Amino acid sequence: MAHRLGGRRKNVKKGFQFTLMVVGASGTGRTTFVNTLCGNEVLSKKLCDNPDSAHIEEGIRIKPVTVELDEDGVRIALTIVDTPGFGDNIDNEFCFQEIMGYLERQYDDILAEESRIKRNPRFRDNRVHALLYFIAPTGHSLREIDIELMKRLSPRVNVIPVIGKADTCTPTELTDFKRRIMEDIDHYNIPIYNFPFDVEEDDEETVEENSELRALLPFAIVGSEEELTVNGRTIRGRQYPWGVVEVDNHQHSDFARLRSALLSSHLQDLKEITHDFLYENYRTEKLSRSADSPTVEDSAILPEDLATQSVRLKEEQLKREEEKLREIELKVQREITEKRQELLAKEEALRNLEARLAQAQESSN
Ligand SMILES: Nc1nc2c(ncn2[C@@H]2O[C@H](COP(=O)(O)OP(=O)(O)O)[C@@H](O)[C@H]2O)c(=O)[nH]1
Ligand SMILES: [Mg+2]
Repeated sequence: MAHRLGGRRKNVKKGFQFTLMVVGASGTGRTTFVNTLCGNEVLSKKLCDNPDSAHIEEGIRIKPVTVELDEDGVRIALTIVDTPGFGDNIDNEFCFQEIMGYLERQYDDILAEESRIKRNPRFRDNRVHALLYFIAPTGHSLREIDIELMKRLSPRVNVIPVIGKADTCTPTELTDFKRRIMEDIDHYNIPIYNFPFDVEEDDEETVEENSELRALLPFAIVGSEEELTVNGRTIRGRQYPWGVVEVDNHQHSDFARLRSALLSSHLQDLKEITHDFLYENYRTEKLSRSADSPTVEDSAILPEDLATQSVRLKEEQLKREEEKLREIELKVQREITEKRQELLAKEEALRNLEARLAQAQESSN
């Protein structure tokens, strides 16, 4: 972890690039979170009065947007990748594939770039460094779809689970909900990003910081695009008849701690894990897959070509077999003719012998 700080200092002037993906069911507060994180309306909220179509998202295609942020004097080019929220079961498989396809395409681009002889100077690394998975604030436990999605995506990206719209739960409900979620994640062996640390290797500060963040998982998120004035201070929050929920107040939500982990303390770690571990695993899998079937992947023969080729080979083989059969047939026929002639000759000889015998008998009489 020491080199994390070193790398940070070196890059302070130039700034950092970071890519964050947000995934979750429709209405869990993804868009609001992104706009809260960036401090302005990066993603437009759709206005929809019709409950029948409220869950349908316009842009099914994933479109990343990049914003420039200033994080305590450090420039950060933050790319946000919003994904279509899923609603009913029919949409789900399509969403999974859309998200997975996007993640893997970014790895494929790097793989292709790495194998080029001449590097493209304008090449952009669009790999996703962290994925926030928004869990709906049901207060129960994880749904099957949450488990499946996190399980499928975790091998490809740093998944960080969060509870959206956490202000809809009471503090006690939230504590229980968090506990049950982590029990499920444990039980189903979902390899989420859990702020890894090594008590032996890392310094005390890192160990403490990471175990604190780990204990907060899944982060309870409150988002708001509204600015309110509370006791003369301007804050972002949500106004309720009984009071104000402050987005950046640690007592009200984990938003501020998640924000600083993503954009400051753990930015470098998330990027390193993406490159050294997740991308590396993908690369190995992909290369060993193509080594298993070299003819198809390496020489780029189209399936049509392969089919025609195999038909031609079979035809040639059949023809050769036919020729061999005809040869055998001719040989057998020749042998039969020879045998028949032999037989005829023997019959003739026999007939001659009989005639001679008959003659001899007649003359002796
Ligand atoms: N109570 C509460 N409501 C929220 C929060 N974030 C968003 N919302 C509301 O939930 C609805 C859906 O939010 P949106 O960000 O569009 O969700 P998305 O479909 O996941 O992008 C909107 O009416 C938001 O105003 C939150 O933190 N708390
Ligand atoms: Mg949205």
